[in-house]
Amino acid sequence: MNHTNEKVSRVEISELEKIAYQLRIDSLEMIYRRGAGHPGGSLSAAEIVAVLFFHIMNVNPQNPIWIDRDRFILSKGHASALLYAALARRGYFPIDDLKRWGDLDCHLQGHPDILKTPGVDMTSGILGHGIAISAGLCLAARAKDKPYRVYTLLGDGECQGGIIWEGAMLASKYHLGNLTAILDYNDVQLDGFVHDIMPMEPLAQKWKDFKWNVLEIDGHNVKEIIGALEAVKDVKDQPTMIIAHTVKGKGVSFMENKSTWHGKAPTRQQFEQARQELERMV
Ligand SMILES: Cc1ncc(C[n+]2csc(CCOP(=O)(O)OP(=O)(O)O)c2C)c(N)n1
Repeated sequence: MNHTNEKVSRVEISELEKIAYQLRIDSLEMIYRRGAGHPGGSLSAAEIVAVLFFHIMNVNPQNPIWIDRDRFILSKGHASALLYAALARRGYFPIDDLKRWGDLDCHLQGHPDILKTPGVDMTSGILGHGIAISAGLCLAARAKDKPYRVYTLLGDGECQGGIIWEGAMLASKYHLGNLTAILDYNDVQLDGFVHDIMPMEPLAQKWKDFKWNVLEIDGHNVKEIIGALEAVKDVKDQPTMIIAHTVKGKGVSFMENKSTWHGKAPTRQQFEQARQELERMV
């Protein structure tokens, strides 16, 4: 199925593509500077996060706790560098704050903390909880007659955890049309391929069996991401899972598709090479 949206201009798509690459550069710079972090799963989700924060979500960086805002739930909390980069570039706090990521007195900690960072809607890092928390937020929107939508980013390795599927049952039982999950399906987890460690296929069918509306897209194609995220707004009585096919480490030749780049920082030389590759795209 082709989830594209002809109404979005080429210029806007090109801008979003550049933002995605800028977020990649920011994330890697943060990880290099801190000497720790998760490059692979930050690079794979850059277009998804760019489209959400810079095109789709109804948010107000000047008032991060505005009650009617759309919520973003980073269930795969280890991709915090990417989230912090997006929040900074979107204007929630100064870009310079990214340099202090992980300092004890900095509001940006290793994993996202709802009590510390403006724009963070869920404390995460312990995998598996995003769907259930999002379902709760969606039920709250219904109870209070609020218009907001909840967008939840999951990892494929993360979906091996049983609690994901408990949340999935709950969300479909309550027909939560205001819930959209996006699966960063890069097929690489912490120390190997998902298809070797615990195969998830047929993954689309699993979500369908849990009574979710399911779409499949290329998770690096901005036009397809926009098309899918616009299309789900018409689905009122079912939660939606967008399975986004991605490449772990996307954009950096020596990181792509390698579990060794799941959770380690590049050396200075590696970072410089990565930056050169990424800067060509901005
Ligand atoms: C409950 C829990 N178990 C284990 C971990 C350690 N851990 C952090 S990331 C990760 C792998 C996640 O893989 P995936 O969801 O595929 O993430 P991505 O490839 O998108 O980075 C693991 C096991 C954790 N954070 N939480």
